[in-house]
Amino acid sequence: MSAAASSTVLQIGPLMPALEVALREQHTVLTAQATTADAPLADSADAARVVAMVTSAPVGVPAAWLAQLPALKVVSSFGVGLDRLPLDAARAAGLPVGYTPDVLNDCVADLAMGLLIDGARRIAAADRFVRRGDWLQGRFPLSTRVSGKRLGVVGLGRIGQAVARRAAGFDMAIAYTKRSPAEGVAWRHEPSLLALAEWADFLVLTVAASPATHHLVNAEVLRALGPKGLLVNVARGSVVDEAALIACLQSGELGGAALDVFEDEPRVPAALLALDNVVLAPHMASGTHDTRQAMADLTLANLHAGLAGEPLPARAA
Ligand code: 8YV
Repeated sequence: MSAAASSTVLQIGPLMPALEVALREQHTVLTAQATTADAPLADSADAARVVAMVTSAPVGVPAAWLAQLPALKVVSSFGVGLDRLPLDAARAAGLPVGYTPDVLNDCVADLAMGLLIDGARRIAAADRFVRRGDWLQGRFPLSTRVSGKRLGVVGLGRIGQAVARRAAGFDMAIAYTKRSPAEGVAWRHEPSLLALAEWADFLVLTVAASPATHHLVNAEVLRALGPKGLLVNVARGSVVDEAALIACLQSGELGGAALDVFEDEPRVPAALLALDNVVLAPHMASGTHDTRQAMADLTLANLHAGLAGEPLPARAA
């Protein structure tokens, strides 16, 4: 049995079942919920034994916990989002933090395109139409063409680039916002989000959540996207002012939205549930067997590298 095999790991929130099993096969696992900034464990003897924390991107780690686990060697997070991880505190403590970038790019981009096509062609609405028996009464209303349209990508990181590559296959004109132009891409850099929204037919959000991007997509941006425009969000709910989104959808100032993420998940506002020009998904963009297994493998690889004092395969801090 290696040193890692006998170590005590603190699991925060639920994880993918196969990852929970793998953790328990190799470690002593204690559990905690990240709903409070209080001490992670009631028993200080337990806290003294914890050498690693394993969490997921939507759950994260309260910053105050780092100082309360004196033997901590590594934090390993299942997911690419960093907004709930205490990166500054970890850096200050010299503590490595692992995450799972790249392995999910394709599946997140695939779902973004699926949501875009559904939002424009109204596949889920058509499914409801057929199931209700409405087809017996008449034809389904016409929808919006996808191919050849204008795509605006907000945040052209790894996932944004995967979305743009897919959209190129639909002959779309592609432009993006990003602090500075992305290297090695031919797509048009548009420094102004408002100008991008005015130009685009479809606006896809792939930007990371941070204080700087909180409510980046506000009423002004949504009105610029306009009554024929479609908003697709596979980033984080916090990037969009959800109250403004609902108001613009209800008034017709925005054509439609296709959303995988929300401000207060898993609670989706009743006003969104009531709108037929909205496609709703339960934060599932990375949720395929293939990708989640790759994420679990990388979460374990980061954990074990950190416990062994070796460089993490994917280190965020
Ligand atoms: C979650 C995500 O990790 O990677 C991210 O940042 O939000 C997702 O992939 C996944 O839903 C598991 O909770």
